[in-house]
Amino acid sequence: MANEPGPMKKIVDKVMEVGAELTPAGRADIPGVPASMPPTVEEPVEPRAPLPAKPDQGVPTPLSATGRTDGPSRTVRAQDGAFLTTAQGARLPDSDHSLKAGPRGPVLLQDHHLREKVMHFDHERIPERVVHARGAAAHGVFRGYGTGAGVCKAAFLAKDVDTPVFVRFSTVLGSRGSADTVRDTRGFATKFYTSEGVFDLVGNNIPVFFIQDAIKFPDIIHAGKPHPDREIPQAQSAHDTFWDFVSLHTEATHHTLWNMSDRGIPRSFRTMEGFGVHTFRLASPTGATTLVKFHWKPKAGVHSLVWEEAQMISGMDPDFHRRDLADAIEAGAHPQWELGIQTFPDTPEQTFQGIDLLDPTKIVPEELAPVQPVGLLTLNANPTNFFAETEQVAFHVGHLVPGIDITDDALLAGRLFSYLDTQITRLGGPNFPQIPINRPHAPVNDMLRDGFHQDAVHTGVAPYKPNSLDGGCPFFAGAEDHAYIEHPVPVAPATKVREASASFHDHFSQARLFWLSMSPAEHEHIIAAYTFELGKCYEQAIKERTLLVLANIDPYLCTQVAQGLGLPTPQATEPLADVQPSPALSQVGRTWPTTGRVIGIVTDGTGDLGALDAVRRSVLATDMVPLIVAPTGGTLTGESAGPVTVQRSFATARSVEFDALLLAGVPGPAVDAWGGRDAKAGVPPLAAAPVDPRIVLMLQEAYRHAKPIGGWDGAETVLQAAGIAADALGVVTGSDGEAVLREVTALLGAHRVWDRFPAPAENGAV
Ligand code: HDE
Repeated sequence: MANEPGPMKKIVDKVMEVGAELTPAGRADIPGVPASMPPTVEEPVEPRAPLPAKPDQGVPTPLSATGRTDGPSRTVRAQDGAFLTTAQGARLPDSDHSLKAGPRGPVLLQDHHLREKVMHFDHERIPERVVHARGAAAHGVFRGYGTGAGVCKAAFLAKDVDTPVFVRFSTVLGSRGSADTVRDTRGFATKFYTSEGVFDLVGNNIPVFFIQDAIKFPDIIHAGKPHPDREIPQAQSAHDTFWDFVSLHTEATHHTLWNMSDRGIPRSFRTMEGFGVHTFRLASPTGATTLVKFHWKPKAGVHSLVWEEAQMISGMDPDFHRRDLADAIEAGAHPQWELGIQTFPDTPEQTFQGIDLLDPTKIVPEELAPVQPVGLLTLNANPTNFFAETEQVAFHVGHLVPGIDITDDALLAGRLFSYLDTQITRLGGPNFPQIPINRPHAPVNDMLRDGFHQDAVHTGVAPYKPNSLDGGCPFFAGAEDHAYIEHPVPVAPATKVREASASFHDHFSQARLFWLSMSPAEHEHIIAAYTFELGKCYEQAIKERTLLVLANIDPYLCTQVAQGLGLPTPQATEPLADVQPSPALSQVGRTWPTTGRVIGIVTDGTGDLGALDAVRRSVLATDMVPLIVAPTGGTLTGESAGPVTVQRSFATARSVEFDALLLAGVPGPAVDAWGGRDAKAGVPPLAAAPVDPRIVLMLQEAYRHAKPIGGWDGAETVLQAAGIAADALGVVTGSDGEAVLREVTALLGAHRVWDRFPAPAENGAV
């Protein structure tokens, strides 16, 4: 009978009975809360209005499809009313049973609710992006410093102008459900909703690209995507087709080297630089033009994972970057980047100190042209709905505003076609600018009409120009009305050819520049990355061919990779370029804020809980995230403090989640510390072991990943069990937890204990 309690209700009642007093405390201060109100154990049945969004969530500004803010309310939040309805608003009494001829009878064709519900479900998916399918996004604000206003008349760069933005970060190769921490380039696409229309800066975290001409884009992407026969490997470049292509197509060498460096495995979206890659042309209020390259500089510094960490995270938490971004925003540690420009005189040659500004495989070292900050980006709200916002946002390099113009970069030219084109397939028609997340925050009067998913109800009868029937509306704007006017650049007389300019044939000098700019630790990571990736290739010829490419970058790099592959070292085919290193390219050697970093605090729950809680609060007070790791889940209570919520048990925690580890006492083996229950606990006998083997493993991993480690209340015993000397580099012990935390935080400012990676003596080439 419908009203009799089912088995689930009985289970719920039992849980309520035994667990009522166990509602966890401390829920609010650790990010990741799924909804705006804590759930009850029992299913709520009293009709009520939809829950509000969580405080960290933002939505697209409620504007009409043509950018109007007046008129009827245009809320973009979808649900309304307390009752479940059909898509047409008819209230429903039941959505769990199809309409049937009796409880055991056939389902009736007349069930229009069943038909509507399943029809909609059948069409929930849209094509994923052909590249950059995997991504995460956030809302924010950009504030102009006014420092760019002299070279660019764009309104959003003026002093103290606040412009809403939506930023999407992505990997390139993987499909929508792939892991975040794979080795790949990352997308960094920003939509500025300016008062003069939308400006999209669709950049990457690497300042150069694999190709110099858009016509090669399908080639590099086909080579990087999984093999077309078996569709493996997913989201990786460690396979034959990728290396086959980049070893034959040597203009990819510079970008590939960046990918093999630590830049290919960022610690977080928050710790990535962003680059516009192409050279753009800016126009000042007086019409003077300047060539520029755009840079995003993260306030948190540029930090990466180490490869073993990245691989472990791909399994442990494939959503690592997505979660990190959302958690940081929810916790109030709002990520920030400065937008900067490198400026170059707009000469007919379009070169700067011999560097071809139209060649997207080249950088201009910051030492030659400093990055000048022009504004600050702050990401302050998470999307409310992933599909509506992150999936449906449509970037386009042709979304430009007055003052920002393109150059003759052949890669950029192809992108100007591609980004509009792809939305037709992906978002189902030409009206994608009307999807709430894509709507401009400027009045739209475009004379574009009809088409699939037309959301605007256009008035008038004359969507053409010239007209008199609509009173001549709309009218052309002049420069004084902020019209977008292309700069009248002279075009030199030329012959139609399928060729690149001779300056594009230098494929190795800047790869060498990048290599020479890295620290010894970064060199080792690059060598390991090439060795790993080529080691995954099947064909010897491809490995040998890639070694020939590496010989033209640096002999040490080439020899070391050749050794790892068990192959002879070839000779360079070109003289090594004589280039100056650019220290700005290295990630090592500076200190940064630790905002949003995750500190694991390991306890067995029996020590001084008051001291533990004080450390936990200090971590929170410095805008970091403390995760308590204890033998089991639940809460810790003691005489001096409590309850303290446990976020991870010894079974669920793994070192890779934490930027630093703190040991509060000696965690002896927990009840589940045996390999049959948790393989990482290893093989018995454990009886005599002073420390839970999962914590030993966690310490060893954290140590070899060069993470700061601290401890008190007997932490030396734990370190000893893990084979780590209490006075080892980056290890802090003491009796006062808060003092230990301060030292660990200072170490974290350098991101890693870099000196823990021994510099190889034979690294003579460096
Ligand atoms: Fe893209 N790229 N791209 N790209 N790209 C796309 O557009 C394309 C290139 C970049 O978060 C697609 O909406 C061509 C360089 C980012 O939604 C597509 C060429 C740079 C994103 C496309 C390039 C980028 C994309 C796929 C060679 C760095 C994700 C879905 C000329 C400056 C944007 C879409 C987001 C996405 C084409 C090269 C960055 C197919 C033809 C260089 C960050 O239009």
